[in-house]
Amino acid sequence: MAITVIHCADLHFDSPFSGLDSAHKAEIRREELRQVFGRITNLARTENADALIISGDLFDSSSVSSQTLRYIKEKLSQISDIPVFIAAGNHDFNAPGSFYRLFDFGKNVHIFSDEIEKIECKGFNVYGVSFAAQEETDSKLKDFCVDDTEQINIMAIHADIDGAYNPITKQEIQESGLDYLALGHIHMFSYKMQFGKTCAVYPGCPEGRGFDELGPKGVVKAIIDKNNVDVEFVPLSKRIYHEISVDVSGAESYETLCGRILLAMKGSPDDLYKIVLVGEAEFYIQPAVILESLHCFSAKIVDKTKAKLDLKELSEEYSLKGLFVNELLNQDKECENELLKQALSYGLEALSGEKVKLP
Ligand SMILES: [Mn+2]
Repeated sequence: MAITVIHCADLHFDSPFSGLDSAHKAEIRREELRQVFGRITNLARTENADALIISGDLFDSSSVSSQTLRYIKEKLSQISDIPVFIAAGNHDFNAPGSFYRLFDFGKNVHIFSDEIEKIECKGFNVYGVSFAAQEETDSKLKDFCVDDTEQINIMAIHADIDGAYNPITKQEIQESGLDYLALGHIHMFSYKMQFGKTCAVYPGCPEGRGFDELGPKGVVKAIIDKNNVDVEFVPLSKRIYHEISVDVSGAESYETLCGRILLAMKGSPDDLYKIVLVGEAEFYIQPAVILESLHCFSAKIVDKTKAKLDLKELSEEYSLKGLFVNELLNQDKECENELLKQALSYGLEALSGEKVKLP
């Protein structure tokens, strides 16, 4: 018999989204994060899941809005026939005063304590353990082994394999006797990781929250039986974060430049973009002018361009820069020597009072 599990982690509800350019967009994103949870419970319903597992960092911090709590409870009550298991992580550790102890999430929801517990379901066992503090420096999987190897055994845990937060080891996973280890903590989908007979997966976060969480985000649908685990990544995020690099060299107008950027922006205008401009700028580029013509939900320009230098004009300047350029051009009229080019570029940066960035 195979069971279907929807496995998610790291929602980080009520994140500040401070990287956005306005407070109202941050609030839009917090609402979208809530709605993504609705997509997850919907998926559990349509897939007829045997369990929904949330492997920690459901909340970003110990302060949670009542609006968010009510929303979660409403969504969980809509799948009241599906058991839900929560193992708290380092951001939402389960300690006295935590919302995990103060709020009633519903009859179908089990929140694990900081000692490994086993819950018996129809045809499978779910183990789990929560963080009790922000830091758990010892592995919570140490010396663990399932007690019934005939049964399908899964575990929900927030952990960092060979890392710092609940540092479980590959050896411990291999010796656990588990069929499926539902991990949380790493915000990127790990694909299926196999340690002996145990399949372990990080689903990543279901919604990106910044440019360190690029690309499609979602949850995992795992079909588990005693001999095999089928892992499918299900993208669910409302928006996607992209980082693109655009060479501005030779673009003599904003129109040309924006054309290049729009061509490089392959996602939807509802997405979020970090646009890194590189190359030699023909004119002084003002990000506000570009942003105005992109018409997307959010974009941020990082200008790494270098001003195109007119060496002849500079060499005629009556200034320290002029003398410097003249001195170097006397050594190589066409300035073709690579070392000379670098000396020129760094020297001019230094003379302009800029920080010189050596490669
Ligand atoms: Mn996290």
